[in-house]
Amino acid sequence: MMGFKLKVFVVISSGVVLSVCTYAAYRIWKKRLNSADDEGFEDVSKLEETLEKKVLVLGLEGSGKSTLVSQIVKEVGQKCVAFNSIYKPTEGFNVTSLSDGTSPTINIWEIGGKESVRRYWAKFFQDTDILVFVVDASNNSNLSIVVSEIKSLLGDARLASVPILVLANKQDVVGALGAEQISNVLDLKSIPSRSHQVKVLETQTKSGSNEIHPTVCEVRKVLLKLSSHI
Ligand SMILES: Nc1nc2c(ncn2[C@@H]2O[C@H](COP(=O)(O)OP(=O)(O)OP(=O)(O)O)[C@@H](O)[C@H]2O)c(=O)[nH]1
Ligand SMILES: [Mg+2]
Repeated sequence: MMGFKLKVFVVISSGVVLSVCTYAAYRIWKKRLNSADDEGFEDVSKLEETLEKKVLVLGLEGSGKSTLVSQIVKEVGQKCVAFNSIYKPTEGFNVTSLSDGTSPTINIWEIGGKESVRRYWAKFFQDTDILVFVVDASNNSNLSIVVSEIKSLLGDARLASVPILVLANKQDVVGALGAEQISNVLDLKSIPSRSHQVKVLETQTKSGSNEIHPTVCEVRKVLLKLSSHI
């Protein structure tokens, strides 16, 4: 009788031990499998974090941001799509990428410039590497709004020490203000160089030929150069 009870006990215990061991082995195998998966992903996300740059393109409505960006991301020397003068405001934002194969990939974020969209500009400040501010240099009527928008950008801690590229756009329009005049009107020289590196360029997207205008190629070059030094 005792022998039978002992047999039952031994069978049950070995069953329990076997199940525990099988479960433990399964857990170890699963953990290894997961960590192998994680390793691959960890590398990818680290690479992205360190290499990709964020360029934020701001400016009032109609200053020419979308037109500029669409030309910047084209290959240098590539023929321009016939200049499209139909204005389609950006209602939210557009993101495009630029890469020359050697510099880090640049993600260009163009945010709409209408008053209703400008309220949300600050939502896009985080992790900005370069700020591009496009000004319609042919339109004097809203420069005071530009001044106040730039002031509030400069006061935001998330943009502290971010290099700023101001583009005096629409240089093809007779009477457009040049880089020096825009710099004076916006009081850019008063920005301490220790807080922001500021550069002003004259640009125009309207080209006399089928080629992208050289000023747009210059912006592209500056962005690639700046992003490889940040
Ligand atoms: N003459 C001239 N017109 C330009 C130039 N660049 C853009 N435009 C025109 O300006 C208008 C507005 O251009 P967009 O690029 O859509 O302006 P935007 O800054 O993206 O405007 P939002 O998206 O509303 O903030 C369009 O009619 C363009 O054709 C330029 O260099 N010269
Ligand atoms: Mg736009």
